[in-house]
Amino acid sequence: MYKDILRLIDAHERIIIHRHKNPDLDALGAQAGLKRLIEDNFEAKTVKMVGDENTFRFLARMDEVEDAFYDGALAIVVDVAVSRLVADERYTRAQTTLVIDHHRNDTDFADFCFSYPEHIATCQLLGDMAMRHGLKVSPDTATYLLGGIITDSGRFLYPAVNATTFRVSAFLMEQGADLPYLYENLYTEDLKFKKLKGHFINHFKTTKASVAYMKNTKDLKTMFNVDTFTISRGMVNQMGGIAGIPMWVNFTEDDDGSILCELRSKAIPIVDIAKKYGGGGHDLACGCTLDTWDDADKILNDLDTRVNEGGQHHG
Ligand SMILES: [Mn+2]
Repeated sequence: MYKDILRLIDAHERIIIHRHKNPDLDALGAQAGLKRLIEDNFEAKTVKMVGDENTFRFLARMDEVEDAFYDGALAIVVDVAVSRLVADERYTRAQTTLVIDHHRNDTDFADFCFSYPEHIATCQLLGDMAMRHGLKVSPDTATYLLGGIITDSGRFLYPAVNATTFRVSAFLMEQGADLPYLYENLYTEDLKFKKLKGHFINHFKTTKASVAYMKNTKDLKTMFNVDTFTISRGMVNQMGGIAGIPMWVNFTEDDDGSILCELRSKAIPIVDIAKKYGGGGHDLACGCTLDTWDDADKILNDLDTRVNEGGQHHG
């Protein structure tokens, strides 16, 4: 597995690293961490990274890449396996495409796909690879990778945290990861985000089966001067961690009128419901995109049914 990844890297001189759009710290950390890992451990490689940027740009900035750079190159796509979610579609120009991921999705484009859902973060997977293969890990690389582990694990909170999570994190600390730098950046936020959080806590609703939800129309974006993603993915967990609420969902209208749906559950798997509506993700944290608010109500019904079944679903 890791050997095959390293062999593919070894076989190419030019490498471009992609990841999903709207990158979180795992996507960015895996991207920047892998770039430095390759530069520090392989001879004569030119490595670039591409994609959109957001508030996490404090961790790493993207490169300018000419189209011609892709000729004969290896494109590595991290933290995502599905083509429509990949930032910068030019990975299709590369000679070889390789996916390194930890989601439970099949790839629809890559020549090679290594996806390990047992890892809580793509960064954990890469850290594990570096540790097992004795790769040189610079302090920067360690910071990149630890950033992804900290965030994708919910600060070591989610159920998929295990001994490997701490083993890899300890290894990265030994390599000089800058933990205060990560936390300084993660815990400082704009006033508008604080106010948006307050809006969620004060206004969410619940279904008969106590599923918490918010239906956000486009005007909320203007009201708080934030983008769709900040509301959709960024605010869903404001409804989590509340006694008596087993699941929580955030519906957010996008500019084109489609509705982004983020689903979360405390313990009962719900990813099959996201898949039923064309989405996917993890058992307890998943999402899909809907065409109408009617579909939003159908999802709430499905979740209520799931709560009432008491998690006895097998599928
Ligand atoms: Mn991830």
